[in-house]
Amino acid sequence: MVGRTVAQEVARRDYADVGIVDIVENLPQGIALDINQAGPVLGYETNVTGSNVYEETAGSDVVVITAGVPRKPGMSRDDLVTTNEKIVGSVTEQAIAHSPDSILIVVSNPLDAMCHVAKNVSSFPRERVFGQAGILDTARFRTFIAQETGTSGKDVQALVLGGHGDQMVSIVSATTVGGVPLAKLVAGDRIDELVERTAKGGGEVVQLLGTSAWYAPGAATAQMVHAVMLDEKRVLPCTAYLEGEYGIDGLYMGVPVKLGTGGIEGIVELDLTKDEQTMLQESAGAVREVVAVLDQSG
Ligand code: LAC
Repeated sequence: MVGRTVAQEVARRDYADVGIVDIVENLPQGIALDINQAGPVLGYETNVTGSNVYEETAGSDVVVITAGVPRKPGMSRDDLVTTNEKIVGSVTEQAIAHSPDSILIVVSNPLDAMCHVAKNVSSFPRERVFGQAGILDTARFRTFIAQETGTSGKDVQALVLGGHGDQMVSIVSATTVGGVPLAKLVAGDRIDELVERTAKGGGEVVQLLGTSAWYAPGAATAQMVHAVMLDEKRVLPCTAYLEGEYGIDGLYMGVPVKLGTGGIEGIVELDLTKDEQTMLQESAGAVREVVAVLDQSG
């Protein structure tokens, strides 16, 4: 469901061909036809194709990997690691065989570990393999803050970093509403509740739907595709391979990055509070535990 949502969001922007691949017969073809038929109404002329093989995606600039099984109620993202390692590994291999110069954006869970799989299988440089999590997690935090303060979510600036799991880190020191620090607007214990709800935000949707979310994850991923395709140089939280930044080495984690045609064109290092630094290290520890379960944890 995330894949088709990204496809639709990108199609609406009207500047790129979109290819949807799925192993289920007729499914990607049907989704592509449906998205194409929305074009005359919504005003785009994007050519969307659906296929069960990768040939049609040859020469893609960006490959978004959403394949894998989603969570069911009661499951953590980490419960998916062994099944999705095989799926993401195979998808990466087939996708890059036809698009060797592409940028890979990973969305499959457990996200941080699946980024390791895509990087190991592709051997692409870190600039061209990264994951979507931070824009989604930040969007959840922004939504809750907007509801709490009765302001537009568009004017809530926030940042959620770290692993895409229960130990993600909301950077309250960098969170403002229209430039006013959140701590001036909302009481500390209430902020803690919003932070907690954000960390469990994906699970809250899974409980309601019986499967994981797709509208917000799809929109977040499309924003990353957009930043790359239009060379926007956006500074957005993405899951990047760290090589010493934030004191973390050899691990995928959510940090602010600059996104453009080259993929990750820079990693932005913020001054975090002592508490935030500690929480980020703890989040890294949790990610390392999942990565250690991978066959090829390299
Ligand atoms: C979520 C899933 C997509 O957070 O990880 O909703």
